[in-house]
Amino acid sequence: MNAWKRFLVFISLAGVAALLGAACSDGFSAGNPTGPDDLERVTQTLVAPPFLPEHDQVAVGGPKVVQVRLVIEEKLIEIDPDGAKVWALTFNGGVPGPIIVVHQDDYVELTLVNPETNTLMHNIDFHAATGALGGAGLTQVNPGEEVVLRFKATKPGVFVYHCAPGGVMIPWHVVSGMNGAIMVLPRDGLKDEEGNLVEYDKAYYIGEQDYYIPKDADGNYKEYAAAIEGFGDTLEVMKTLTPTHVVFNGAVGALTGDRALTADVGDKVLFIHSQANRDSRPHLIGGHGDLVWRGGSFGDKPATDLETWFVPGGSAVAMLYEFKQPGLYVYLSHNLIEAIMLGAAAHVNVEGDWDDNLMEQVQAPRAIP
Ligand SMILES: [Cu+2]
Repeated sequence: MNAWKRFLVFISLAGVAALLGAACSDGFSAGNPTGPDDLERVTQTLVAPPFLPEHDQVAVGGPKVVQVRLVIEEKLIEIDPDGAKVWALTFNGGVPGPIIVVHQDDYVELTLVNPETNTLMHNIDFHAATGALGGAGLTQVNPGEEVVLRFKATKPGVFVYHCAPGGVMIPWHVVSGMNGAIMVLPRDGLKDEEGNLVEYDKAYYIGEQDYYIPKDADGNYKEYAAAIEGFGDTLEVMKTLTPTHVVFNGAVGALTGDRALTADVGDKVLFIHSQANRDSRPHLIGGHGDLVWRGGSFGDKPATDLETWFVPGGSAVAMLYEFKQPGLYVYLSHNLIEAIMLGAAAHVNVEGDWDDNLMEQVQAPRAIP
């Protein structure tokens, strides 16, 4: 089956799913006492990664309807100091899109806006949602349209969301940056391996992105006047499965140098790491994954004391670490070629007092006696 036939089949399936989803949505008004209509409504103001929106770690009160807004923006961005550019397809103007934070059994009510200044149809598939292709079948919006989707966050964990407009448009939109994450916290907070409440002092969201930027005959990265102009060339690079860039938060160096993450000795820091398209293997040089929620599920006990952990493509994973020494840490993908040569690295600057008991340079380098 060629790509267009697959695209048409996908659209047909999406249409059926949309009908099923629309039919079922009337269930709330049929006297369902646990539906969202009677719940308190709150608006969550989303912020640009690596930061998280204001939230409670332990839920206050019962389930709520959490209203969020994502505005799609197609924009040309520079992703590498060497000048490589991509027509990024973005939620709220950045790669990745902002992280949403709710509690289990809350309802997420998303307004998805596709301004008429855009050129493409988009939608959103939430891996945290149930039915209708994760919502993709109910959220297709052309330029100049907006849609409202509500879903119940039934599963606790961290999950990817991404655009999925059908056929080869799906991977193209995703590798053009159109993905983000949602964290669904247990109502009574995160638990360690023994089931005790564990709270974080800071949390950061790292969205890993693989890009496939076409080059011209001279080996220079090509630049296009509009997103769709680079579509055919980009598909050819995508088919090699060999990204030209693998970066954290949209661009090489987005989380290093002046833009490094920060923490103090004694801080418990939650790192949420998503990869919507490829596998990754985060590692914190000089630290550990004290608690790692494998596969991103908060319904399972976290693994403890991991050196490197795994992010299966199409998922987000959470890791908590308490910093014990000051200094510069590198948080990277331990595919070191991708980290050092393609961009998949971040810095964490940690302040505090050095602990000689944990590490000491007993003898500085000197000539061999
Ligand atoms: Cu899209």
